[in-house]
Amino acid sequence: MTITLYDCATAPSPRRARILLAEKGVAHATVAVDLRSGEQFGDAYRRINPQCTVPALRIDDAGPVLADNAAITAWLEAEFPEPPLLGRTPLEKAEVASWNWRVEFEGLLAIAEAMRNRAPSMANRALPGPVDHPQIPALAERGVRRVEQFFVALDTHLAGRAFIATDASASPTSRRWSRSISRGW
Ligand SMILES: N[C@@H](CCC(=O)N[C@@H](CS)C(=O)NCC(=O)O)C(=O)O
Repeated sequence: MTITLYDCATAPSPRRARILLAEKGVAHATVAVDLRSGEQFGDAYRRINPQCTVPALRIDDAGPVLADNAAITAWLEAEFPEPPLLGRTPLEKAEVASWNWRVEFEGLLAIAEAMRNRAPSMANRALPGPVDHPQIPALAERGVRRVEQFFVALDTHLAGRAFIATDASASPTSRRWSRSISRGW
């Protein structure tokens, strides 16, 4: 099985897939997609991922392409269960799913709202994907307020604990997570 990650080293979303692949020790090839020059909109990449976003993961030479982090995460966890990264017990899995949702909805979307509706380099690119959307300055302001609110909630939750979800501090997995974060994967 030849796994290929379509990646962009400067973008946050493919970094999530990179971390998962590294933590699970999955050998793979990497193809860099240059988002700055708009390579994601070219015919070649559109054929790979019609959503025109990274990450995407091809799971074999002529195999299917997983076109977002949700699919990539689900597939990697099922195909390479060790080490488990989405919780071990049913309750841990629920806890990880809940925090993943909160981090995406309250954190990632708020930051995207703030950044994509303000950065001059993202004019008309307020949302990722094949369709252009104009920036709405009021959304940038709301995004900043949302992310500030989220950071307060996150700091409160993290007070006295090392991990956002599950008490993973004793497990080898968590040590690998700490390493991967400090190494900048
Ligand atoms: N649902 C996707 C979203 C990925 C996404 O938004 N990726 C950004 C990079 S961080 C992208 O490809 N942007 C291309 C663009 O803005 O045109 C996922 O999480 O996998």
